[in-house]
Amino acid sequence: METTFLMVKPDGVHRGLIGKVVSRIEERGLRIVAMKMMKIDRETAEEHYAEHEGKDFYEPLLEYITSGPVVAMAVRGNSAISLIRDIVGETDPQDASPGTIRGDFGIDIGRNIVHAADSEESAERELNIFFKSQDYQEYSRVEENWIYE
Ligand code: IDP
Ligand code: MG
Repeated sequence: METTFLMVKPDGVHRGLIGKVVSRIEERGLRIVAMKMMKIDRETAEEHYAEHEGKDFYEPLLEYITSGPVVAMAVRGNSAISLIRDIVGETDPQDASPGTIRGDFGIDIGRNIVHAADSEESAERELNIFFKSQDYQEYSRVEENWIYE
């Protein structure tokens, strides 16, 4: 099983979309193994978005992500990293398919509701920024025997 990092961004929290995001993860059969509501400080935001430093959207992105509370999650399941990226949709909500979170709830690229790790390396790196080992819960969902063959 893979574990990936997913976060409801401040616009998602302010718009009351935490529950919808969580429902989509749960209904797909993925398991939330850590979850935390927090306000990201500037230093953490810089670390999280280090790959985008120097880009024209970098400063607005840091302002956006530090502007209010976020809900950070660790999500586990078979192929969790790519499945969560699919559930989230394309970066620009205008390119995101209906049925995805961004395609159903977003319009502007700078207000795209959720963040999701894009690879095994990013998932590990980002999970380590937001969670310590004691933040994870070890359990399995009762229906996993029916979700996995
Ligand atoms: P991702 O969130 O789909 O992985 P990235 O390319 O990693 O997309 O960009 C990180 C975040 O930066 C995006 O989710 C979005 O909030 C913001 N962003 C990316 N490109 C632009 C842009 O061209 N204008 C404004 N914001 C952008
Ligand atoms: Mg990214």
